[in-house]
Amino acid sequence: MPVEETLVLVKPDGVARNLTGEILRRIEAKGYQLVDIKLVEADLDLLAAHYEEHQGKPFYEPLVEFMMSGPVVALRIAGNRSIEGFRALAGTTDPTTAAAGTIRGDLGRDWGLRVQQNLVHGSDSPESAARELALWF
Ligand code: DAT
Ligand code: MG
Repeated sequence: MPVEETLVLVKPDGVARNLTGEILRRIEAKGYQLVDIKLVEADLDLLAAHYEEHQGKPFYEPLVEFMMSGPVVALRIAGNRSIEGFRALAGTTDPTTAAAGTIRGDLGRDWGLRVQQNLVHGSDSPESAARELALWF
């Protein structure tokens, strides 16, 4: 089976809270390879393309604002079934109910904001991974 690549983003809350290393530690401990990494100050065009599927939803604008509130660390990660595997490491979207043992469950906080500041993004399918990796790298 070919090695699968996925896009992981450490969102502005993760970078601001100095959790980039802890998140990378968990990715490496799982056995995924770090193929590329960069710190990005994302602009509106990049985020509009990245979050295309969410345009028009009530949380879209606060989400994009949040993603422009500080730098993001973009990671290109490789490994067998890394797309599904990283999503399992990240935990479910809402950090309040994400399982213990996951990035969002262990490190995420419910800040009472409209946008859930849930630390990480992971591509959700091979098509999304290819599209998102081309946008960020
Ligand atoms: P995920 O990041 O788990 O793939 P998603 O793609 O459905 O989740 O949504 C993208 C981001 O948008 C998510 O990480 C946090 C935010 N979000 C999603 N649903 C939300 C909601 N109901 N209210 C506020 N923010 C939301
Ligand atoms: Mg998603």
